Amino acid sequence: MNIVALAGGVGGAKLADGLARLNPPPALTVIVNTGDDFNLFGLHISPDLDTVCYNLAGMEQRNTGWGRADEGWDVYQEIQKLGGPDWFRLGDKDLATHLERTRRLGSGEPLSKITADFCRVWEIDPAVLPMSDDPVPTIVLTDQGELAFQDYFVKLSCEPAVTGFRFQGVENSQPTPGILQAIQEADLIVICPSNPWVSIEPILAVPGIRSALEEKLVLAISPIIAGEAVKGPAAKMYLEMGIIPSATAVAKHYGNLLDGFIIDKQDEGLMKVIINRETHPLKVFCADTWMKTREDRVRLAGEVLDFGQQIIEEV
Ligand code: FO1
Repeated sequence: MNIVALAGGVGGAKLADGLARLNPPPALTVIVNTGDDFNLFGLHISPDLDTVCYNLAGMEQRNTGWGRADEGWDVYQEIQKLGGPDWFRLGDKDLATHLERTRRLGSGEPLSKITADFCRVWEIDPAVLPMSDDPVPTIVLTDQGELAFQDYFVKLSCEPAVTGFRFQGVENSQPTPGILQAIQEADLIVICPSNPWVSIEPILAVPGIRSALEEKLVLAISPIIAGEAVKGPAAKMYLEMGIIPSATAVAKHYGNLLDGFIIDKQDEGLMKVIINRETHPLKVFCADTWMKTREDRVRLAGEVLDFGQQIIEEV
């Protein structure tokens, strides 16, 4: 099967990794949010892209899901001694990625080309495509004013109350070369269990991507289980935007884009409500969606593909 997955941070990276580890693996393209990208010490940091790549390469830090395993912190500790910015923890190995990426961007190479070359070195089989080679930074609108994404997310620990989001420059951005073709050729689109507001929406906002997806079979996995986000501020964002966080809210969020939706077993009671929504009918599948181990990732990925296959056969 030919799959295109849309992914943001840790949840998306885990499912993408599960899909890539299936036996036999599907032909897989992962489109990754770059709205979280920012600059620190003059370095271009692409947290979601790196999280997806490190997970696909099996070299992610297991306890956080982001950053590198067996990481050294010499540079970080020296920066702390000098009184430099230490709110965003960059490990020594991770810094090599940012240094080399920044050097190549500075000489005019596009982010997608650099990412493809890094993936070859890290022996990553799936195609990993940043959503755009153009910068589209996410701006979080909050009760403390407009905040750059990482200032909101890491520096302020997601504490400000959110009133909206802006994807700066998105109207003039273009999808990375290869994205629209990958979508056209896909049998199934998988929206990973990433934050709908700040991981998936930026991808959908890049001109041409949403309309290309509307032509395809799309299924999503809810990142909200029993009213809580598995990781990160998704549930808090729903509440602050005046919506009760639930798998139902996520299904509503994606609206007519979805043909299938996977919710956690804990939310089995919501199944009927989601199936019978007012918009076009939705097929719903219940699974254990909490990916604690590598085996969980592969098991869930297998269930996603089986469910996808079922939807393909019914259409
Ligand atoms: N998240 C944190 O909460 N604190 C950090 O210090 C931090 C450092 C970091 C370094 C590299 C990287 O690729 C990701 C990092 N993240 C950190 C995660 C990241 O900022 C967010 O999880 C994503 O942007 C949201 O998807």
